Amino acid sequence: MLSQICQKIYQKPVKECTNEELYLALLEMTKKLAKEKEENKGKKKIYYISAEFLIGKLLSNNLINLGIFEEVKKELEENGKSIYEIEEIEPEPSLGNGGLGRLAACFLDSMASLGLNGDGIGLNYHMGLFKQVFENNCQKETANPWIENKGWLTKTDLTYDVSFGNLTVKSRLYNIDVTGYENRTNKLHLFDIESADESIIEKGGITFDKTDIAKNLTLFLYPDDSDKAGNLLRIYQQYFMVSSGAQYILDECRKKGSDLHDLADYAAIQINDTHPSMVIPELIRLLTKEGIKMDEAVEIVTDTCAYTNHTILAEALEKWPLSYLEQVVPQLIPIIKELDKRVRKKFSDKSVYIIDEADRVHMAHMDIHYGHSVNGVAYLHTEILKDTELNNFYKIYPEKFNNKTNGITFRRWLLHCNEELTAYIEELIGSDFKKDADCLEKLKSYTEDEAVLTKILDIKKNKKTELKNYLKATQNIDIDENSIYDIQVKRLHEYKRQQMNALWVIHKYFEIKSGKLPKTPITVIFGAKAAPAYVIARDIIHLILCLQQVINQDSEVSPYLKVVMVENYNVSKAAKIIPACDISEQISLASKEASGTGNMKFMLNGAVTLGTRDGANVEIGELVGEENIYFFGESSEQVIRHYKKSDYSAKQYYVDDEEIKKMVDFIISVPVMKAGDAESLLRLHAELIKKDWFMTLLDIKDYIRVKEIALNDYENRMEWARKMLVNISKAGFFSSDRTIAEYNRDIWKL
Ligand code: 26Q
Repeated sequence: MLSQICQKIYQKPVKECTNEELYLALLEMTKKLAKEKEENKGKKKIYYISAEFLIGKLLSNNLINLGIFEEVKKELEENGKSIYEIEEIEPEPSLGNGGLGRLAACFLDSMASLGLNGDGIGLNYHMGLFKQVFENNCQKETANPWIENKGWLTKTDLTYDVSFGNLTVKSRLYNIDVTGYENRTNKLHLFDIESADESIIEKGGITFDKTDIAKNLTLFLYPDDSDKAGNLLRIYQQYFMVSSGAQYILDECRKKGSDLHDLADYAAIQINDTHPSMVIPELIRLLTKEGIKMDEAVEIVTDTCAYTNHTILAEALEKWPLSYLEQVVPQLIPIIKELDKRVRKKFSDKSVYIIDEADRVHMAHMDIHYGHSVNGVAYLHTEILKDTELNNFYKIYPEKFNNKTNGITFRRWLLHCNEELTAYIEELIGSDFKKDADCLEKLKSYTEDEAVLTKILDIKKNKKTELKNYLKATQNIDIDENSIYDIQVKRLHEYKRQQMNALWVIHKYFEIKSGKLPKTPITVIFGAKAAPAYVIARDIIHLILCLQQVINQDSEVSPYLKVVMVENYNVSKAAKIIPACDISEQISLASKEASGTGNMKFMLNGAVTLGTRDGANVEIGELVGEENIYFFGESSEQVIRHYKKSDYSAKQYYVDDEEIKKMVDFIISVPVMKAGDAESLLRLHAELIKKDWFMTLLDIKDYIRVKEIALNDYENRMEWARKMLVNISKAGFFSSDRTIAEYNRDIWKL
């Protein structure tokens, strides 16, 4: 197949083509095959609106979903070419920050794979999330362009006008085909402005004139929101997305025969966190413009829209000053005020108002009152929303609240990233698990089979060697494939407590220095980007990089302990790192991680979780049983009580416990200060003692205790392999196919 295409475009055989040429040929071929696939159809469609779709590279996944990956790989091999080298050519679309954006991408895959009529709606950012480079042991950000002349985007003729207070822009629709696994295709609709101008970006960097909306609107994913101009730009982006999306949805429904009074029979709109929440007032505005009365418009929109909450961190809940909205979207103000008036008429509890006393608009409140469903993303998270964070809303609308535990697409996070494990599973239990993830349970019958356990260990070892080679080639770091790979990769945030893992590294360093050597060497691998304006997060990255230098250069310690900070952690790096993991670090402060989805990817690839009883870890624990997971730390109830009573004092732990003091003080010790920047290290040191808002020192001792148990257990390889196999066999629940089927059953009802 490929050879004909190469003949046609390049007039030469595959073996004479460069990898770049082959990539372009495969791109064209895949796009054509996707186009030829039937699109999902039906009266009703689900529109998943999200400011982020962290889709990652698409070539191999599309080949897998189209059922031709093996064939293409073989044809390339026969011509001396490698699909893996060709994959590297594709630029990575990093159109998301982390979990929420990656979830949206997994959901698109599952909707198409289940044959659901469902599209994504978002923005065509010209620059994805910044590219991270390390300089002087610090994070530096550079622009991350991904759009090329030839790529996955298809420009369409469809345009809309979107008006703001001070200007009107033309919005154009671009599409990316979303292939379903051996099924039909859907679309990701990305809107862009016609007048975007990349030349206003400072060369190489990520700074630009934040006020020049006509030029900058879609240039960057989540521009810096540390100042007013950045926040206004966020509102411009959000309204641009939902106004384009709402016009598109209404057009499509009208074409299918809707008279708009029956919109909810044609469209379900899922609002991915509050970033697209303005779709509610915007739809009401458009419907009333069509002559529908306010009361009815409110009802129609409520029946159509549903809201997903992804966080209980107060600072991440969007509240926009009314004055900002007045400036950017004056046409929505009368509608938002009317919606708030209706709430005030019905309820006396001020905490459920949309506009608060400080004239800030609470986007989530609008979603809850004027959507028909509110869901959390893991069992514990939903319970916390109901019992504490959104309790006042739960009392009013108990019927709206429901849980949808997150999931991941097994096509990317098993079939693609771990072909060897996939093939072996298939050898053992057949291929049903590829479409019905619950079939992985069949692996349970092999937990006493030593040959199987040995093979699982062999595969893990191969993945560890591959990662070792990759890190050598990309960062010139040497690690030992016979060491334990202990991995924490995720966005950097204090609540995720990478700083606690760093303190553990310090603890181990002291032990080794004092002659207490680990039985098996340990490699602690981190990967994380910090938001550019998040100072303490940058400081934590700095500390880890300094520890990497100090420890790896210490010949007494480095044979037993190594630290690696992977540069520019993103989706394709995740696909290389996760299959190689032994211990999956999921150590957030209990109650703070809504779900986590990395935890699921690691489990599926045979890592054992070391974590708190937080987010979806709780459900992992229930599935695999206490003997196949390592839990530590205080419970979410205890943590929530500490916050309520304000009784946690980091200082107390630091003063009272000699061991803790020694670990924390190492941050500002001579060797670390020599490797790094004093200001940053002193700031982090002070933060940990004086504030420590996410209670690192509360759990550090228990973390050390339980991690030691896990490391000891690793010494019994057969026992360890049994834990790995149980984890894999129970991972089926976390397929996003299951999650999406639940969304459809309970919320969308397609
Ligand atoms: C809000 C206001 C102003 C500026 C930025 C933001 C903002 C941006 C991104 C707020 C939140 C996000 C992203 C949140 C996120 O990724 N949440 C994660 O969602 C995952 C999928 O549900 C969960 O698994 C994670 O637990 C959750 O942290």
